[in-house]
Amino acid sequence: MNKCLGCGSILQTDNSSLEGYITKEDSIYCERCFKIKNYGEYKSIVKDNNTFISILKEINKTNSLVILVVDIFNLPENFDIIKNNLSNQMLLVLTKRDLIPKSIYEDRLLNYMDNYNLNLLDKIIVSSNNNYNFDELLEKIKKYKKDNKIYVVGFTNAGKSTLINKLIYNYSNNLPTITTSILPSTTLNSIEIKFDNNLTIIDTPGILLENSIDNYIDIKTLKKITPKKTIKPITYQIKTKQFIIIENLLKLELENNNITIFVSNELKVDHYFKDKQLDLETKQIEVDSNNDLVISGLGFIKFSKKETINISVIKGVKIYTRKSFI
Ligand SMILES: Nc1nc2c(ncn2[C@@H]2O[C@H](COP(=O)(O)OP(=O)(O)O)[C@@H](O)[C@H]2O)c(=O)[nH]1
Ligand SMILES: [Mg+2]
Repeated sequence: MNKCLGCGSILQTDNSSLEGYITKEDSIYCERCFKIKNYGEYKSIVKDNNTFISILKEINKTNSLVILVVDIFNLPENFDIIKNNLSNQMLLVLTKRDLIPKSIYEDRLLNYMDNYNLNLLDKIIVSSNNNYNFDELLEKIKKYKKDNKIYVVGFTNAGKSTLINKLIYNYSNNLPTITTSILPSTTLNSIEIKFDNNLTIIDTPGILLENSIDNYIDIKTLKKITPKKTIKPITYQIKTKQFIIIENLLKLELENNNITIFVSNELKVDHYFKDKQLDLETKQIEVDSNNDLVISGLGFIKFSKKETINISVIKGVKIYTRKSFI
């Protein structure tokens, strides 16, 4: 059976609620990709990580170069799922550079990635939105590729499909065809795209970030929390007890700190001296100086002092601290 050019699903005419559904036998895009591309309509399909693990195991049998695409704004806590299933050497591509203020040193961002102890040949920062560093990226791909295939892996929404489309659009005679969207699990199966006679790029569905806020909010909110432009960090100097509230998604209660908030500019950030009840789950967490508090999928907050704070988020969303990234 043929695969959809947009998401890699096997095309079928039997069941409209399953992936790969087409009404006309000769369609090259499934109905879902057609709707995403033409009307911006979304239909989410949930895949579990078993699909992804079996793809990693297949890649592991090859000697091919793997490109690990990482969203600079949404670093995961760890890459264990990749490390445990894949031993190929990788080129790390930190993408969405456009979201992080220009003033931030790139060496620092790249060096930070060493904390993850990945099996890397090299690393590079790019932005698919403005083609930043794409010539250099192509050079590195040509330098490190081991045979005529490269596999692109990473978490869902990292920007894998967008990156491949850009590479094809910029440098190949072929056409970019893969469907991209703000929704997790847009790419449902591996998709092979011929770059030229010497190189085929293979896109893969992303690993799901199970505790990301993306899984707990509606599409309207998802659009709002997804940054489209360079993030304008918001800073507060806090000397008495205060409540920082980001829409109805997050509440912080703290007394003595300097904080910098990195979230989508479209989100309203407020501070109050009085508590406000929200339908969220509250936890206590100790932050340290030079720590980021990460709210998976939403963004992060940099702290400058040690303090035990109360944080309230949607139940199920993962929060954790890390050494500051910025
Ligand atoms: N700001 C910004 N957004 C990007 C960039 N690359 C991808 N995106 C967006 O990130 C979202 C996920 O992209 P997609 O390529 O579908 O991710 P995939 O799941 O890894 O294939 C989409 O909304 C893209 O428009 C980038 O360089 N900068
Ligand atoms: Mg994709």
